Amino acid sequence: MEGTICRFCGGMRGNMNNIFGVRIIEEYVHMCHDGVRQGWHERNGGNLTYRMRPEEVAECRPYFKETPGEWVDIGIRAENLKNEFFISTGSGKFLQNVDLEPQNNICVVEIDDAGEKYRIVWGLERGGRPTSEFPTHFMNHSVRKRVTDGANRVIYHAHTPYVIALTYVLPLRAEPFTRMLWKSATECCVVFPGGVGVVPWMVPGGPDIAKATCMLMEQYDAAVWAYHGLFVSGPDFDTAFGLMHTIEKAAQIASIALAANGGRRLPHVITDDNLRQIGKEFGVTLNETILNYKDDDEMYC
Ligand code: 2HA
Ligand code: ZN
Repeated sequence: MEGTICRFCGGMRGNMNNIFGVRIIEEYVHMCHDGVRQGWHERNGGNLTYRMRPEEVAECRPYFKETPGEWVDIGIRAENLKNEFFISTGSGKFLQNVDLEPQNNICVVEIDDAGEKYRIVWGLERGGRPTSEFPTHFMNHSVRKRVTDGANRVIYHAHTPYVIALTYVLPLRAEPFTRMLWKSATECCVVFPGGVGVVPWMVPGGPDIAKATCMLMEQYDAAVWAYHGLFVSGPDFDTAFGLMHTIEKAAQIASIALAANGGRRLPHVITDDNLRQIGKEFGVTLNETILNYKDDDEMYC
């Protein structure tokens, strides 16, 4: 998009006279703003990290600090992330402030050649460090990079209210949770045919939630965090945001339908055969374990 005005810096986009003219930075900032518009990021809630492509690092490099920050131990070693660069939201920073002052609310970090330390090379000009969930993101980037042959680059966590509400109502297991979401709107099973994992309640930012999420991200690209929010990954911002958005919208419909029906078993829903038909028509393979899951106590679907 040559010749457009960047709404963050007021400069000409594509001019490359500052880092905000770099497309990946603009898209990152835009995604933070999109999440804020959805109401998913109260205060400092939520976080976003992106594993940069070498050509994006090269575009940003002229704007890196003359003296990078100190190397900081991540507390986890990920061999397959050594020498990578990530864009990250800042710990304690509000996503609603990212588009106002990206330089004070986000950063670019470089990973060392052992895959166990980071240093800030751009951003957080008034001090700070990457998101409190950085160890969780880092560990999950390592898993998603491996299982997708390098395709996944985005990890996004948001406080999606209807997903959180449903965790108080549905069994905290992948099968019943996914089935409810698949059956909430016709095209959901096309967007997340593999289903969503569910992590029980855990302390945020700690090693336990990082490990539990990693185990699920071996097979799912989305994990619900009970009473907390949603954690997704994807190859690009649109896909990751779209996944978050679709799951949250499904949870919203489910919450409204269940409430409208007085919390009783829904009288009719998208059937398992309907799901199979959609899978066939759209050429997607639905997770068989979830599709064939039967539970007589399953009052929702
Ligand atoms: O960044 O959302 O889970 C604040 C959080 C932690
Ligand atoms: Zn959170």
